Formats: sequence, structure tokens, C-alpha cells
Amino acid sequence: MSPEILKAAFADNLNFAVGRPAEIATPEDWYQAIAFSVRDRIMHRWVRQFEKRNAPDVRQVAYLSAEFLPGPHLGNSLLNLGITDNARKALAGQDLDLYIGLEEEPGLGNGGLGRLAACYLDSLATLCYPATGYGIRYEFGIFDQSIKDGWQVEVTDKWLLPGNIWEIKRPNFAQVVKIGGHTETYTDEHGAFRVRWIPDRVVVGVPYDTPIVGYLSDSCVLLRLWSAEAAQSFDFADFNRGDYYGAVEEKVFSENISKVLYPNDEQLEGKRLRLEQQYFFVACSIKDMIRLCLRRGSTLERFHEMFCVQLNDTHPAIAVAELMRQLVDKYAMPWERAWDITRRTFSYTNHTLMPEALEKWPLPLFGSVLPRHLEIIYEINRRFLDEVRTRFPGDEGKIARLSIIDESGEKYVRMANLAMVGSHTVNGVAALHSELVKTQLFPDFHDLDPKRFQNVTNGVTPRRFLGLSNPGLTRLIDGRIGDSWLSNLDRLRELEAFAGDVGFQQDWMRVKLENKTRLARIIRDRTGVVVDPSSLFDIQVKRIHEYKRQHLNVLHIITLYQRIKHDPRLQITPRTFLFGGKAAPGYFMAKLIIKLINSVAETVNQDPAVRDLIKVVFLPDYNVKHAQNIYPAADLSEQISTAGKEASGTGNMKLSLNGALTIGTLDGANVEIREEVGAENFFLFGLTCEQAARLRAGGYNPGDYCHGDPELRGVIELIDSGLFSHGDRDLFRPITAHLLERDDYLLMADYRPYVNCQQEVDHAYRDRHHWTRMSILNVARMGKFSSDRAVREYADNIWKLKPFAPEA
Ligand code: TH1
Repeated sequence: MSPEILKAAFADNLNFAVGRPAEIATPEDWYQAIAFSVRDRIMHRWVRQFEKRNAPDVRQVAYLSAEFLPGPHLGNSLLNLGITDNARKALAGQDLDLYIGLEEEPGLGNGGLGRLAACYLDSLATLCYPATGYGIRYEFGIFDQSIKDGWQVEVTDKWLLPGNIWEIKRPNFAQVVKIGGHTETYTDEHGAFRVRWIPDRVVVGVPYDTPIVGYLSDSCVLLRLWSAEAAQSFDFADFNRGDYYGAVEEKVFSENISKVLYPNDEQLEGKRLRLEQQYFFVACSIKDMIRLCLRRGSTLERFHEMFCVQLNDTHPAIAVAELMRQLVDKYAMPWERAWDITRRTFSYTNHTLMPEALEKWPLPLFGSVLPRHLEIIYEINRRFLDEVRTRFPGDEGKIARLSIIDESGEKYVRMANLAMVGSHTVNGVAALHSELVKTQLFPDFHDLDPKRFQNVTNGVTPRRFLGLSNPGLTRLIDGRIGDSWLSNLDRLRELEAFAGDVGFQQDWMRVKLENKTRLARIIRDRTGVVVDPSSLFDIQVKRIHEYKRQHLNVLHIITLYQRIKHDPRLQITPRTFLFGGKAAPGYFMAKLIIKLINSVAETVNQDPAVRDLIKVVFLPDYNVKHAQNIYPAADLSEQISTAGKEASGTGNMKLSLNGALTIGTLDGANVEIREEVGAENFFLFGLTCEQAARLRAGGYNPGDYCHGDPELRGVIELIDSGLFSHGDRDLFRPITAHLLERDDYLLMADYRPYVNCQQEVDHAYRDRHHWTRMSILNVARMGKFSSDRAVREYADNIWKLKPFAPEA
């Protein structure tokens, strides 16, 4: 696509789609004109692919996810289409990056889980797999975070306000969804016993499609997000009686369903609306697949051959019961046949072992929203448990643990058990996690059928997280090994040959310094804090959660602070500690940890005794856009969760891919990152997950660690002294008291190994050549963590999916 053609396209779209002559066009207008031009080119691919996709023998994957976190589209689409340079030329002197930066991102996810779904769409498109991502078009995505007086303040995210160029509304594919009510039995015209569901509400799901273009691949996948609308948006009967508000009430009620994303990461909120959201998008998606299956001339007997459906955690697990309901109730299929199809259709990814994240719904609530599904689940469960009984006669404990219904106290529907029973494969998201899924989470299911358990270690897309966000490093790599590594990340290995090359090392350091200088400017503009780009950038960006242990990082900062105060001549490597991440609005401890970080920052940054040796920054509103500026500037990546708690992590991969070295525990994908980059290029500390389990079993007493370590005691006392809280000695007591009394996440036990390991980091950074060598080797050995590898594993081992044949 030549610059001239693009230039003409921009001008046309500015005129005809945006309706603003160039003389008065604002940067927002230009953004829109460019975005429309890019969308046209994506659409062209989409349309060309249409026939291939709908050929009768094409099998496709439906990726069902309550969250997608794609990030801004424009920059990435330009990159994937291979037209960034020509777009720049076409704009002759105008600032493309300025326009790209104006885009609001669709924050339709909380963190890693939603971002993973977006990386997988990028890889599915790049590798030409036929795929659709199904989810919810939340009107309000994850809140915007601002910081007031050190506390998190949530601001509603109005991502749709400026309009969304990337989506196309498809009212002709709308679906009707029932909610609530009761069921009835009846006898059909063949004398067969049937059930029907009489709902007390219906809502309409309208799909909005966003085509996602692959990297230089000629292929697209669809992101189809459902928006809830009222079945009849205005009740004229009420209106004519003069009840205007009554007439609109139904509309407001229905539209509530897709109104807002629940902002809890790995913490359940057992709300009716959340269950309705889950069912809403699942029902729309299943019906959409049935429609497509029938339109392509297939019978539903072959549903599982046309579609494989991946459940992204248990949020869409109700799909198991919904497909059964459709096949049995609507299409009158015998139960056994329907069950066989259902089980061949679904596979399930588990993303967490955290007990508070495991979804379960109180039976009465579940029954009142989905009365027919509850009956179906009972029947699935009855048949399943009968089978279990014949294999393990008399083992009632096992039966109780395997049952989809938890009857140990108040009764619940366990969504993980439903997903397990209704699918052919379950996978964890990193090697360690997948082992724990077998041994800790589902040992009874594992006894029953070990072959169903798989691992697919997460991956991230190198396009957005290196090609797009780190152009300096991308150019440097291109210059040595060519540019094909962006679609074949294993080729980064060829960089190993240059790891010791002093010239290359200097270029590498120069790029890192440029990236840090850019981030330093952003930090100054957004927080007012001035940081030194030549200091070690020590970065922890992720959701705020106690198990991720941002407060362990803070304990280290206070340790350094204390040392500097005690010894005014102390020499340490100057460091900038950067934090970013949102806390669930109802998660008190997480919000208090944010306040602690900001309070320590205030004290440390202002204390002249610190001599600018350490700076602490909390960068507000961590999201995909900001992440893209942060990863390229990191020297050190903090991956310090309590072993056994972080299923995988994906920020760990993105940071290492950008040349950061990791300080981390043997948790999640850290284990595999360390295996790949080599133990000598990774700062390991802390308890293993077996050691953690043993410690807990033996009666863990966190106070002992504190009393036995004067430096640690000093740190805790300093917090309790009110030094960081304007004399308020109680403000952070919930944190320190928890650490001393319970310490569920073993910070006290890991403190000393962590602080010592940080000292090794400090020393290592002084030898810049050696550090740079390690940094190069980290990047060179990250090939495994491409989402292309992960998606191929899903396709080969779970979905049995083949890519489209390449264009002739
Ligand atoms: C995250 C995991 O915490 C993280 O370790 C993993 O890398 C990521 O998923 C992708 O696999 C999870 N996010 C959520 C969000 C919700 C519920 C469970 C999880 S697990 C809402």
C-alpha cells in the first residue's frame, strides 16, 4: 500500500466519513480519518476470507471469554498490515504517534485473563486459524484509576463516548435471551415428554463485530461482543396510560446486563447481575454458532465438528448446560446424543487456584435466574455420579467432592465441576500450575480420567509488546537478524551470538536509556516526580493483590531507606521503584497497599538524606496503553508472588521480552522463564511451593521471623511509628498486624531471602556489560513465550484445528 494511496484514503475518509475539511480538522478528526482508512483495509481482508470461512468442511474455534483487553487498535493494526511507515509518509510531517495516542482503549477486562484472550486473537489471526472471540460489549469497562491523597479513586470508563470506529453493529444477527421464570412439562405431537421454559423476562443481544487482523497474514478473526437491548424498547401500553417512566423501565432494566464489567480480579462477587451477564453472552454465542452451523447446511449432529469451544475460565461454563438445553429442548435430540456432542465441543482453561476466585452460585439464586438449566445440571450430575459410584462404590466423600452441587452446607452450583464434567479437556496455564490443577484442585477428577489434563503455558504477542511498543529495540534486532522474528519468535535465539559483542551491547544500552528517558518524561508529566533515567528501573506492574505481594517490595524499599538513614555515606545503586495497578474497589487491603506505596513515596522522595538514591513512583491508571510505555523501560521485573499462587503471569513474559531481568519466586511461568533464560540470568529467591506448604502445615508463626531479624523488625516498627502517615500510627496497622499475626502469603518468611537477592541485583547492575549481556540473553531466549506457540498447542492438542491454506 503506497504512501500515495494511503494519502488519498485519509483525505477521502476525512471528507466523507468524518465530514471535516482538512483546513479545520482537529487531531481527533485525523485520528478518525486514519482509523477509517485502516478499517477499510481490514474489512477488505475480512470479506475476501468470507467464503473460505464458510466452506462446509471448515472447523472453527469459538473462544468464549467474559473479558477481552485488546488495547488501542490503530497502532497495532497499522503494524499488522505492514503499513506504518507508509502511513507516516502519507501524513508528510504530521505526527502519526500523536493520533495513535488519542485512541481510548476498550478496557473490557481486569488484567491477565482478558489480555491473554486478546493475545490469542492476535495469534489466531496471524496463524490463519478460523476463529471467533465471543464476549460482552460492556458499556463501561474497567474503571479509570486516579490517585487522590495517595488513595485510589475510581472513575467510570467512558470508552464509547468518542464513538468506536472499529466495531460494526449487526442487528440482523441479534438473539433473544430468556431470564428467570419457571419450567413446564408437556407432551409434543409425537407423544414425547418435553420441557419448556417460561421466562419472566427476555432481553435482546445485539452483536458488535470487530475484525482483528493478523500480522502480515492476509487473515482476520472476529471479535463478536454482545450488547443487551430491551426486547421492545418502549412499552406503548404503559405510555398510553400516561406511565412514561414505567414504559422506559423495562428498557433500562434490560440494558443493565451489559452495562458494566465487574472490576474484581480473582475475587468472586456472587451477584445476580453477574450470573445474568454470563448467561446472556453465552446464550447469544451458542445460538449464533447453531445459526451458523445450520446455515452452512450441516445438521446439529455435527455441531462438534464445526465448532470447538474454549471456556476461558469458568465464567462461560454455563455454556455446557445451554448447549444441552438447545439440543434437547429445542431440537428434540435424545439426551445421550446431545451429551456426547456437548462433551466433544467444550474444553476448559483453569486460570487460578485461589479459593476466593472459584465460582459457585447459591442454588436458590441460580434456580431463580436459570430454572431450566438447574434441572439440566441436576440430570447431568445424576448421570455423572451414577458412573462414579460404579467405579468407586461406597466412596461417598469422593462423590461429594466430584458433585456439581456442593451440599456441604448452604447449597451451591460449582461452575468448575460443571466445566470439568461437560468438557473433553482441561488445561492449566503454566507447567507448575497445571500440576497443581491435578494434585490440589481436581485430584478426584484426575483419578477418574488423567488423560483429560493438559498444560498450555501462556504466551504473549510479540507484535504489540515488542514490535509496536519498543520500536528502538525492534530496529536494533532487525539490524542484526532480519525482521522475520516477529512471526517466528524462536529466531530471537540468533541474538545469542551478539550477547558478548561490545558494540551491540552499547546499542542495547542506548535503546534502553532512550526508553527510560521517555518513561521518565511520562512519569514527570503524570505525577510530578522527577526520576533519573540512569537509575535502575525496578518495576512491578499488575493488579494489586496480597498474593502478588506488592507490599513485600515496599518492605524492601523501607529497608533501603532505613539503611541510608543509618549510614549517610552508604553507596547503593540508584533505583527508581515503579508501581502500577488497580485494586478491586471493594478490596480493602489492596487499596491500603496503594496508599502505603504512595505514602512511602512521599516520605522517601522528599527526604534530602536519601540523596536521590531511591525514588518511588506509583503511576496511576495502569492499562494496556500505559503498559506499552512501561515494559520497554524496565531493567528489573518484579515477579514475587507467593509460590503456588500465581497461575502463570504474563507481565513476567512481556518485561523479559523487553530486556528486563526478573527477580522472582518459583511460581507460575517464572519457573519456565528461568529454565529458558538460564538460572544465571534470573534472580531467584524464596520458598518453593512445597516448602510453603510444609511451612504452613508445621504451624507457621510469622512473628518469629520478625523478632529474629532486627532489620525486618525495624521496618515494621517504622511503618507503625506513623512516619509514613503524618503521625497516624493506626493507618497501616491492618497491614502490619496481618503480617505479624497471620501472614497468609508468607512475606515474613520470604523477606530476608528477598532483600538479600535484591542486594545481588544491586551488585550485578554495577557491571553494565555483564548486565547487558544477561539482558540480551533474556530476550534471545523468550521465543517459547510467544502466543503463537501457545495457540498452536491449543490448535494441535485440544482443538484439532487446521489453519486456512495460505493464499495462492
Ligand atoms: C489470571 C491469573 O491470575 C494469572 O496468573 C494468569 O496469567 C492470567 O489469568 C492468564 O492466564 C486470572 N485472572 C482472573 C480474573 C478473574 C477470575 C480468575 C482469574 S485468574 C475475574
